[in-house]
Amino acid sequence: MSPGYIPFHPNPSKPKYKPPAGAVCSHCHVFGPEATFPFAPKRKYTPCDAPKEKLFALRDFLGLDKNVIVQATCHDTDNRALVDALVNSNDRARGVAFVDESFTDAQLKELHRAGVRGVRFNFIKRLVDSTPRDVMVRISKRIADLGWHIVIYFEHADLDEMGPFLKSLPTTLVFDHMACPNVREGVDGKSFQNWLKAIDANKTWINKVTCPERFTVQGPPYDDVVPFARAIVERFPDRVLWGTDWPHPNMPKEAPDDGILVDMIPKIAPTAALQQKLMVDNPMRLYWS
Ligand code: 0GY
Repeated sequence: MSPGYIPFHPNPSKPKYKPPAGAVCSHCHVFGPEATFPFAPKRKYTPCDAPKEKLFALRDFLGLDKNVIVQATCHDTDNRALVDALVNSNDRARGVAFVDESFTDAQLKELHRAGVRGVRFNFIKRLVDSTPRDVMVRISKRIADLGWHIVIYFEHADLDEMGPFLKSLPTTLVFDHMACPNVREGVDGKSFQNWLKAIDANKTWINKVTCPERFTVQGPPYDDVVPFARAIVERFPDRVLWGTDWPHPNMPKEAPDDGILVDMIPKIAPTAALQQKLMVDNPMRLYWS
């Protein structure tokens, strides 16, 4: 583990909120175990092991039914731990992979058979060295042919610079973590309002209303992040996903209690109809249809 790396919460609380039947955690990871699936040489951090068995046990404990497992930078383009989790999930997990141009069409098809339905482009500077955009464009055209989408991890503060590139991509785009709102600026702040306008203008953009623990100023139960997530859910109910982000890599102070994250769902999606879309209908349409 990297010095100071904080492992996931050892003993999360049982949520009071019961998610709808078939609920999906649409953003989580598997890490290792390192002895079987070593971390990538070019990684920027070394996490603790977070194997599939622990992920699936947490899914059941939290009252969730399925997972979308997203490849993290610590495994780079070595998707073996991800594929191992998918093929052992009993059809209860789908995946988002990292690929580069060395992947053949046959390898992409093999990932598809395992349950991969998207690729992730990461623009967070502390996590990755930048990939040339023309490489991303070429990859995006190839994966579009498989019916996959692209998951984008970026900060909407960079929207002016990134907007034309994002709009040029040929697939549905799914944005990690509401594209990182600045909670100090408030929901009415210019940057978040611009982000809402961009989602409104681009009808295939989907937001994950995830990671309140990364953006909160107040700390748990993260009520200061609720207005941001709720604004997105209420305005774009068919284009939102929810997830835990377990095992919560690179938390600066403490790992969140996953039970608290589940108990936020009725605060950000206040009606049963919104909860059904956020937790079941939207992820099922994107990953299981
Ligand atoms: C996340 C967030 C982080 C890490 C990664 O790919 C990754 O390594 O995604 C982070 O440190 O913000 O999505 O879990």
